[in-house]
Amino acid sequence: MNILRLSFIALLLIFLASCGDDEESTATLDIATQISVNGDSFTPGNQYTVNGDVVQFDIVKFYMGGLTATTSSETVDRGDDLYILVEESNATTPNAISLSDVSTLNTFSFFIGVSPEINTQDEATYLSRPEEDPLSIKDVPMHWNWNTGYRFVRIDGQVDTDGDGVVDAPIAYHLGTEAMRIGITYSPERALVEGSNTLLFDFDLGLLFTGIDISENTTTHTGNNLPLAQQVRDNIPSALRLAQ
Ligand SMILES: [Ca+2]
Repeated sequence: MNILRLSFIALLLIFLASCGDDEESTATLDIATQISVNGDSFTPGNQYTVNGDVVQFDIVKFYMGGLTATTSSETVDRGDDLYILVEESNATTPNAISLSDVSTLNTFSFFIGVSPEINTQDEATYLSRPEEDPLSIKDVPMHWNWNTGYRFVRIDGQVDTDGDGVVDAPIAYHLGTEAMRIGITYSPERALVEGSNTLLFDFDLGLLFTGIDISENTTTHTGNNLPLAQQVRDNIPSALRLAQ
């Protein structure tokens, strides 16, 4: 066997060995979301009874950002790299986080809203975002203007205010500005498997309006009704549950 052939075999072995290294096991976290009302699946335009009022929700959207996962030996923080615009239709964001420590998912956290850095981006940056970017211009606007930035949460619909069972007044709950950004940390203590691990989050509008008489508190654009916006914000962590 000549030197050339030996060298070739040596290189081949090195190549095969490095290929093996590339196949390290990872656990990916796929983020699934669904919206419900008092445990019933949500359909836009349908009517529900919430705290005794007939309510119709037409638009339900919010931003999730700052996704962070921890195991005993690893923390992965997506920071501003990934935002999810949760909308009416159930959706899954695959591979939101990739962990090389395939053990137990101790904590999973994110905030509702967008970071101050994103919220104060300049106009050119905002306008240059591609259509598929959750932070780009949307048909149902999720951005107010350069002073106030994004709507972190947007819920629109109608409510029955006179008790005849027929909706008659618009409702709008639009939360934004840094004071409305709220972090949530879950402690799933979940055994991870190699490959896909789906975390399903359920956003229950019945729980979101806990303690809120919708027919008497129909509208907040944050600045014009701060106490109502704060009340909705403070209900978010209990309304957004890790279902599985
Ligand atoms: Ca009515």
